[in-house]
Amino acid sequence: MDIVDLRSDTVTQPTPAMREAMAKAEVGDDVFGEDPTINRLQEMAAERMGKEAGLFVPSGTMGNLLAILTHCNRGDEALMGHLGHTFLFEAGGMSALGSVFAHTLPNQPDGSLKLDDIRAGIRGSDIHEPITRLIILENTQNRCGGVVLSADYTRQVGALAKKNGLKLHLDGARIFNAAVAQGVEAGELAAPADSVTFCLSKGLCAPVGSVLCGSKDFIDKARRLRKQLGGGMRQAGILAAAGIVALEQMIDRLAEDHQRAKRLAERLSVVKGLELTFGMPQTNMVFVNLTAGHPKSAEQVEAELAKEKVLVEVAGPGAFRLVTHFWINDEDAERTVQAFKRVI
Ligand code: TLP
Repeated sequence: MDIVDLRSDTVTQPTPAMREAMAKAEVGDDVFGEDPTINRLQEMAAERMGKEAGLFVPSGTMGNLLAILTHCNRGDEALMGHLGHTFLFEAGGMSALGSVFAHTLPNQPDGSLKLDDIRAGIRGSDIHEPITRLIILENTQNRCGGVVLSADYTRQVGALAKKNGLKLHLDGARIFNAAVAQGVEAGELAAPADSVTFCLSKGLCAPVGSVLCGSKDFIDKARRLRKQLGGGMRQAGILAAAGIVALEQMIDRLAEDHQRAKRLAERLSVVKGLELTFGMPQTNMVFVNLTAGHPKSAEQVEAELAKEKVLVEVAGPGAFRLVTHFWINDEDAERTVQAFKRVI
């Protein structure tokens, strides 16, 4: 019996079409700007995001870090959600490598930051205070349940940033999930942002890579910083080839993952001892938790599910995250429900 791996959409394997494209990819030295496949991917990415230029990077973490380092100077401050990936899960890179100060604002249940909180968070010109330089939003917002931010909300934050001379970076690791769920183009969600990163290696199934997009000038600076961080790759067109297939073939089908997540959530919500943490999923993430007073810990449940070949992520005390993706079908979802029933 195969393993049902719902820990993340980062576990996705490349599709057969990707493996074929990778084998045939034309490559060159990308540090010289001579890899035609990377150049094509970057152009496609920039076009989709509505930006002038793109930069292929090894991970979403590096994309976000480069954006912060490019926008900010040492000692500057970036406003971001307290549940943002950049704050929680990027190993403090912005501080360790850029001396950038993280000023967190409460993420609302819908994933947004309140405009009033942002306004109140922007510092004045008092020399005691750090300089506020950047706002970071995340779409979809992972730890709020994979919820989507609308284009209208993002425009409001963009306008606020502009009015106050700040930059807006969008961590769009799953921006295509957000776009498909709302029936809009990803470029519309990214338009108000000065920079955006999106991941090829999550629901889109490419083995490696993200693309950072922004103005030409911004990307020129980010390219130098990528080199400084040791992220200048050589014949990485072999990886970019999978990214091109991801953009061409894997976006529209994300709707299927979202439907499967909804069905899985419905079925899990009626399992005795479980409840949905954030209500019905909007995209491909299902968050469930054990009901109060349940005798087992999340780690115990996780281990027992693993024995049944169902892998889930522990997302806090008594809480789990299950992420649907290309390699999860209806039968896998049903096996997951049955395994939960047996274990709890
Ligand atoms: N998220 C991973 C883990 O790191 C938690 C996951 O399983 O969800 N932004 C967002 C919103 C992300 O969810 C992630 C990865 C990243 C950035 C970082 O991407 P990578 O893993 O490519 O560095």
